[in-house]
Amino acid sequence: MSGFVTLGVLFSSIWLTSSDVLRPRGVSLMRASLYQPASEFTCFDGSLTIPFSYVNDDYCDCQDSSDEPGTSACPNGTFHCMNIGFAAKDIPSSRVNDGICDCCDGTDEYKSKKHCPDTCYEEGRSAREEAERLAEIQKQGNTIREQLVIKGKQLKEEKKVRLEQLAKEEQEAEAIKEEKDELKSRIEAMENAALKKYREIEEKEREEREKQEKEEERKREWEEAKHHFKTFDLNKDGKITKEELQHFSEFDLNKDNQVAEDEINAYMGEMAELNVEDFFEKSWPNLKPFIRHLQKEAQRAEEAKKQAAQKEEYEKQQQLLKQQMEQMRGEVPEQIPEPQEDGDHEEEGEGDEEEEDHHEEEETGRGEVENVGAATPHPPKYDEETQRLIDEANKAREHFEEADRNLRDIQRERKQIEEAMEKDYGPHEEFAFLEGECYEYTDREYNYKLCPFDETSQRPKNGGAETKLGNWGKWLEDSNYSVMFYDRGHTCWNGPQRTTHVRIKCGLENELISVTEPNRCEYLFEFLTPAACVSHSKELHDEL
Ligand code: MAN
Repeated sequence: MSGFVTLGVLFSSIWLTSSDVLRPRGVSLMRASLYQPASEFTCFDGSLTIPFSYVNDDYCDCQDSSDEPGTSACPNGTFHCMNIGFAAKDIPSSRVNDGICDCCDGTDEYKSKKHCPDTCYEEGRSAREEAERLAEIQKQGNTIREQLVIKGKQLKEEKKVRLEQLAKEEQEAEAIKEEKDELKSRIEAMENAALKKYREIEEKEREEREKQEKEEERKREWEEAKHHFKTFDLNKDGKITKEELQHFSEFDLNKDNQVAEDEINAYMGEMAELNVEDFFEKSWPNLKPFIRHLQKEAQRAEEAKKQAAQKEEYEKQQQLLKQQMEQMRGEVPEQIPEPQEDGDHEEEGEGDEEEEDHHEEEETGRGEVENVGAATPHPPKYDEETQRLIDEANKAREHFEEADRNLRDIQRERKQIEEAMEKDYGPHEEFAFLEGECYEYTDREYNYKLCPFDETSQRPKNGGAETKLGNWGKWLEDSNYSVMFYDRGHTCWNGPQRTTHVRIKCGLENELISVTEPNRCEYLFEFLTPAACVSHSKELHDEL
């Protein structure tokens, strides 16, 4: 509970007048009306009503600190400094009269020994200068913006006009394409008729070629079969019998050291003996795969033999070396390592390479011969009339392709313009000129790119692929055309697709001035443009 104070003390120590508003010390102009000296004072939280003289009596009555705005009596109160000439400020009331100047106007130290001169004007100067600079930019930028609005509207108009033009061009291009298609079909029908006899000839030639190839293959097979027949015909009577085949241990499939009848039945069938023709027709088709298999096995065995011989030779060499070393040192030698498997492989590998090289040479050689052949002039393939029809059909095809391409180009342009017309280039089309432009910013690691209304991207400075950080999405709701949002960028590793917010601010140049990544794969660009230089009063005027 507070004691009584005289009115004189009250006015000199707790009341301040500023801007003709009488209010207790530490209270802002906005809250002045909440303190009425003619009535009692009720704490803001409604918890207590006290005589008005208790306000700022350096005793905390209200739990919400509202009765002591100008003293440090309440623990959670705030003290308001007007700081005329700079910026008003609220400080915790514990700092009132604590011997430290917190307010630039010095009002927080009204009872302490500390002298706090009013420095607000000085401190406010640089802030004012900055504000003036910004206001100047705002003003100049606004003039540029007015031009951009005009340009944006022009662009929109041009797009409309172009769309109308394209609609006409598209109709014409469709008609031309249809006409070229008809022409092409007509000439192609004639071309096909003329080519029919050549196609038939070609077909016959192909069949003939295939027939010949088959015959040659059969001849080769016949020769090979004959060669084997001679081997099996042990008594050289021009016939093979089961008994003769039974002499060949290769047929001993179950390895019981005898060739049983059923082991050769597959090759003799029901026949008791075979002459060379029967052998070729009946036996050879079954025998051939078996012989191929045997040949491969023989090859493998040969290979293994060669390797074993090499290994033996190697070991011999090692033994020799060991003996020599023993003699030289006159003591027991260290163990000499076994030949390494890898070494063998390496040797094999080298051999293979050589073989490959050899093949390549062979192939190149063949290629050259073929090229020489290709350079030899051929006699004309078609008669004059057919050739004329082919040439005309080729031309008709080309013309049709051209008409089709032309139509597609028109349709593409129309689609692009229609898409652009759907984009929101600002309330007065002032951002429209940015379409088709790109702006860059480089930091320590990346070059960043902003192509407004299209996409944002990032590329490592020391090379590497471009990463898309977002595709044009929309203006952020409630941002009043000050934040663009780009989404559906490249997927973040183990995370979502990348997104970009582009904060747009007023500037005399179009400039990307900073890029940060506040959260992983979420980017924040800052972009300056005169299109954003709009004063609110001006905007209101425009709206009206
Ligand atoms: C790349 C860049 C970075 C991003 C990481 C996420 O290095 O796109 O900006 O943070 O990928 O893995």
